[in-house]
Amino acid sequence: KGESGLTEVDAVRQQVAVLEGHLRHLQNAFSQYKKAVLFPDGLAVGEKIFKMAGVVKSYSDAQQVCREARGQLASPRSAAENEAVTQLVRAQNKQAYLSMSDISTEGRFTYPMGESLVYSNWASGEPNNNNDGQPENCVEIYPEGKWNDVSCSKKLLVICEF
Ligand code: GMH
Ligand code: CA
Repeated sequence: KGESGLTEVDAVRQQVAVLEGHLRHLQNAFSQYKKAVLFPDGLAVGEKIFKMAGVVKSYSDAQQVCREARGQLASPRSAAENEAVTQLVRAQNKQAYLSMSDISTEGRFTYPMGESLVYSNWASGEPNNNNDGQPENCVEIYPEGKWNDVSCSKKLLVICEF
């Protein structure tokens, strides 16, 4: 026994109870913080957060908006993530940019780091690289959730992911 009269095990139990209190407090504070931060234009899916930026930009300007916020353009990698981006697009009724492009190699769409797509939701007949004369190396998502390749100079809604 220690001088306090508590066994070492009792002392550790007491410390764990204190830490459990701190953890509960942090969980409640974080849950409140998430709700506040995501309202009204953000959505969390698993570990990812999508946030509508409220601006309409060309692809390179859109990329810059998300980069400056320490995120990147929306990159839905699953049906669930695509559905979340679709909800944000539908709420604005404006097509938005996705991060992916085939700027490096025509016909091969990749994420910004060059990785091939793990998920896609192309509209029927897309990507068609078809914009009388101009190439279509960027990707827009429609309010229905389907994707279309478009010119990177098109001005579209910016949605970032974090
Ligand atoms: C062409 C047609 C349309 C298609 C557009 C779109 C432009 O105009 O094939 O059906 O919607 O291209 O792919 O990006
Ligand atoms: Ca197209």
